[in-house]
Amino acid sequence: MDYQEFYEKFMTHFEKEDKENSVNTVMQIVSGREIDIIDLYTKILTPALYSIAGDNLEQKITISQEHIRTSIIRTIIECCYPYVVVERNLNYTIKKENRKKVIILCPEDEYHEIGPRMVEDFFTLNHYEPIFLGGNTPREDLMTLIEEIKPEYIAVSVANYYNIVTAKKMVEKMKAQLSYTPKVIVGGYAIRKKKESKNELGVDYILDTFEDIQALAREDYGDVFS
Ligand code: B12
Repeated sequence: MDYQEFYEKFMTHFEKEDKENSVNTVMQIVSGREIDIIDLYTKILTPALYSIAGDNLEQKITISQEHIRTSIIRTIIECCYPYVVVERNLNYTIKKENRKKVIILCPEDEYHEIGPRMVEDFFTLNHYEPIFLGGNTPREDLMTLIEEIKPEYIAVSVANYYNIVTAKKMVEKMKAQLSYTPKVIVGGYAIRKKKESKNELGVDYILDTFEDIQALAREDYGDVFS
């Protein structure tokens, strides 16, 4: 499959905010196994979102249009979930009760939730048991949930630089108040751009890509499924 050609075809529908054709065009090639989930997310959907406003790229569409386009991508990602599970099970699978749990969330005031939603599927593909909380997670509520689920990892996504401080405060609070010490991972656009260290951020891991998560899975599970 020529991804560049497919990307251009997809963009003709996406830029018209034509939900039906955008979703159908993608789901046809996903169901025909002409593209895998990682390539779809990283080579088609992420560039489509970055085309809205990226580094040194002036935003040419309105905020409402940005919401419509994000919602189209969100629909595609949710339609892909059954394929994510099938892909995970293709070579090897770890029993549900043996999978490590990871809560994925955005700090308060962080509404960019598509990146972490993709990351949820990256964790699933790497045999984790992700629990996705989405954008703008209230701090108080979070502590109760973590105590109930007791995940091995908390993965925090930050897209807007201004939310790095909020994320740091949330991590400090977790480390101070929880009855155990889950490992904290951070990632996202702001983390990649600002390049603060793990120590400065007060976290255990800074990860970004599917390959980073795969490397973590190798540490956790060994080489069993590759
Ligand atoms: C879509 C979008 C929105 C949508 C979000 C809708 C939604 N439901 O998610 C809406 C319209 C709501 C929005 C609002 C705003 N946005 Co906006 N938005 C974007 C845009 C165009 C795309 C974001 C996106 O979905 N990217 C695609 C995903 C897949 O990429 P990603 O987030 O980088 O995630 C990948 C990796 O980083 C990684 N990853 C992500 N999180 C994590 C976490 C972990 C643990 C790991 C391992 C990996 C990982 O995995 C993903 C897949 O590879 C970006 C442009 C950009 N270049 O990012 C601006 C951008 C992020 N927005 C920006 C801004 C400024 C805003 C607003 C403040 C605008 C305003 N004035 O109102 C508000 C703030 C809202 C808020 N309080 O959070 C700026 C942020 C700059 C900054 N200051 O830091 C950007 C960079 C645009 C720009 N160039 O100026 N936005």
